[in-house]
Amino acid sequence: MTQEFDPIVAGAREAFAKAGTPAELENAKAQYVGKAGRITELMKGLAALSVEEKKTRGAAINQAKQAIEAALAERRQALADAELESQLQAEALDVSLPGRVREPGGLHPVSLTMERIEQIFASMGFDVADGPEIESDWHSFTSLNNPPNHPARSMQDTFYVDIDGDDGIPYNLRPHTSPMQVRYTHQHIKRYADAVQRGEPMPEIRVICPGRTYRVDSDATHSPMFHQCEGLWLGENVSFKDLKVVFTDFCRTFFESDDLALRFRPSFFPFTEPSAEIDIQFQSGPLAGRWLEVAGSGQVHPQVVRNMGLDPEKHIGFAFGMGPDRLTMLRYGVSDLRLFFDGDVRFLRQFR
Ligand code: 2NL
Repeated sequence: MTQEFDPIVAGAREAFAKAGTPAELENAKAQYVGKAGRITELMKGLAALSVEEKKTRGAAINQAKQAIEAALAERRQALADAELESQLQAEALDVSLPGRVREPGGLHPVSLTMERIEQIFASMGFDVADGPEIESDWHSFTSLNNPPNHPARSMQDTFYVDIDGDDGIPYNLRPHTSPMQVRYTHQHIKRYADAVQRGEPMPEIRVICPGRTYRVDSDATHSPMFHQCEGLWLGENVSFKDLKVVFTDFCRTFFESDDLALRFRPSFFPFTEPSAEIDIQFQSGPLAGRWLEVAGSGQVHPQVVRNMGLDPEKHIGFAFGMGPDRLTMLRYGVSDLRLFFDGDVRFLRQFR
């Protein structure tokens, strides 16, 4: 058998090997076994030959053609295999990776404390009231025995809004929630006006006012926006003893500990007289032994009772103010107040 066509077969093999894509391979194929390909040309050349020559040369050309077609099929398969392999690589899934789940949310730790405070005081018969954060000067200061230019105002240096109230003094961002207690008392008096007209006694005022408050202050233990919860109990005969009972009960329930000492330390607030800071001391646990200030309190000043629209001879009682942010820090052992307001989920998800 002649070796004449071996170089053509070798050339075809080389061209097929060089083809990197199916399209390139089809182009290479056309040069050999296509309509104008090398083999096809050789076949056409047979026509002029004798019968004997046709037989031998034709057989040799056929053999070459079969070899080329075998090489072509082999290369097609190789390219298809490579294509499949790279597709599998690209679409590979690591089924051992953890899934991306949508985690359930939860309440902010300070909100948890607020709800806890509300629930405890509600169980002692207190209403829960909230209201405006932008307040008039009268509600934030004057009604609370804190007239303009009084030096005590510097104790609650707050933010002011660029809008004047009816009194010509700018509205402020409330530095405490006491204004809401003044508002609540006015509403309460209106609500029971008819009953009082008929000579019936007006129900006692027992309310807490939780909410956002503002002061010009910013460090690890002070934030310009913080939370406060004030309480007010006014009645015919509500005494400092009642304050002690209510607040002691609250602290023991809030911190889930009967092993808790309270201390009422004499102090000053313009809206109460006498006034006391309330300190607590854990008898066990990580905070044991230290006195921790948790609230301010006192018997409501007669002038403040009058400003709320009541007769201080008939309505007497106490008020207190505490910081839910600080209570949250104590309850969960958080050392930096700013963590509450950064919004970092790594911190927040721990309270879920
Ligand atoms: C503090 C001090 C206090 C009050 C708040 C109050 C409210 C009315 C009348 C009288 Cl409407 N008093 N609130 C009284 C004493 C202290 O808070 O340092 N809080 C964190």
